[in-house]
Amino acid sequence: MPTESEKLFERALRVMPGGVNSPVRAFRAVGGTPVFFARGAGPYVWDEDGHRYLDYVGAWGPSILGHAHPSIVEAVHRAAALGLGFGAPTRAEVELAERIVTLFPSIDQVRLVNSGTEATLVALRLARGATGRDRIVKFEGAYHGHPDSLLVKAGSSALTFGLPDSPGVPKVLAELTTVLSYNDIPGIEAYFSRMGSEIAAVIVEPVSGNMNCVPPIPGFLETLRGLCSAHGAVLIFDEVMTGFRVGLAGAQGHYGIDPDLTTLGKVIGGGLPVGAVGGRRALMEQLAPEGPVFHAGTFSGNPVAVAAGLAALDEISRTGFYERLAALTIRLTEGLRARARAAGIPFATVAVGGMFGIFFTTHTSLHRFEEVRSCDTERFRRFFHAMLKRGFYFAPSAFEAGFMSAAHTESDVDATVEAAGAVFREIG
Ligand code: KE4
Repeated sequence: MPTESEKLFERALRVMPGGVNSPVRAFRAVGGTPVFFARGAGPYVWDEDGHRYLDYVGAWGPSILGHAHPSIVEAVHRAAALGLGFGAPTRAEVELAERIVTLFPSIDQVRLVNSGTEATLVALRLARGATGRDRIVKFEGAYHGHPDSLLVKAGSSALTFGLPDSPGVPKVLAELTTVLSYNDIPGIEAYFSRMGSEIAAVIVEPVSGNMNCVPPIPGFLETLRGLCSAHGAVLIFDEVMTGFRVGLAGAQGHYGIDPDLTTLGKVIGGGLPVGAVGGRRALMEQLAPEGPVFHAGTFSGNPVAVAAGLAALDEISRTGFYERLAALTIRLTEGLRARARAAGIPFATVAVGGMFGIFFTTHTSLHRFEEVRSCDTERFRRFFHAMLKRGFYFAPSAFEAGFMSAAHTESDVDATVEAAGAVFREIG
């Protein structure tokens, strides 16, 4: 008897490419039929067959308070009853902009947009417009949404030009992007010594969350900051994932480094589509209508989405929020590591604030994309499905980070660790 998810996926495949609206949801990395969710509440989600799962994906980061948080739902209802948007300024977007400026000392002004992709797109255009340069530097394994200039893979060597990472990305554009190796300080220094005067911007995930979870090594972010300042390049922290996930002042507050531009998303919308790009006034004033660098958007600053974001910020600003979130995350990663060790499984974990990584590997800690790429994805696949069957939903890819919510309890985490102990013994 097919499940509701299987029946829905069959319908979806007929009318949507791959049956999904975003590739990672298709379970291609782990196999099987994607789970279709009917509802969420707190740390749990239920599929269309009524199965309940403890959720460690959290909509890829936005659901830091858990699903259907009462104060967010109430804020959305209240805002929606006043109109769904006007294409005109509203009080709410000013309040959200003021909150971001207050929380991020590196941000004097902010432009609200509708997704992380739109935020990085605008940040790149702003950096290129402000510097008059075209070259962008990104890091292998990083994902910044899908602007053409960022769908680029490393050329044959770090000093050659980027290659399109998707059909449809013009080669001439990809060649303007250089892909370096995350945490490779000597490589970055060598590149800047040759090309520094041509670089418009370096865009970096201050904690890499799209090649699983890989934190910066000491000196990595500091080196980027120093080199960008010395060569007049714009340092962009892509905090779409880390912003409000790692701490209330983002990864920049956690590591004490001020970028020139910051992109935000996910948590900032409380679960609804909001992105943002912010930074120094001298840079942000280049944006239309103040300056010549163009950006526009029908739904930018949408009052209903912004109301959800403001409600989320109220909740995560409460005293002790991040201490508890980090403690829950560490409780999970330490517990998983102990159970894997007891089962004799090569396994590593990392935790930064409310995000974490789990790796089936002999490496005890991972700092480079190559190390992550060498992990045992087959073992991860077996772990993923065995945990899913037991009612625990992890990211359906060995190359994604995991996300804790404030709705999770210690007993939720302990139950996860208990189940994983059995699974580690099972997958052997
Ligand atoms: P969106 O356009 O998906 O809102 O944001 C793109 C983006 C930008 N920067 C970073 C650091 C990001 O992690 C993302 C999106 N993250 C993925 C999860 N790995 C979203 C999930 C998906 O693509 O379906």
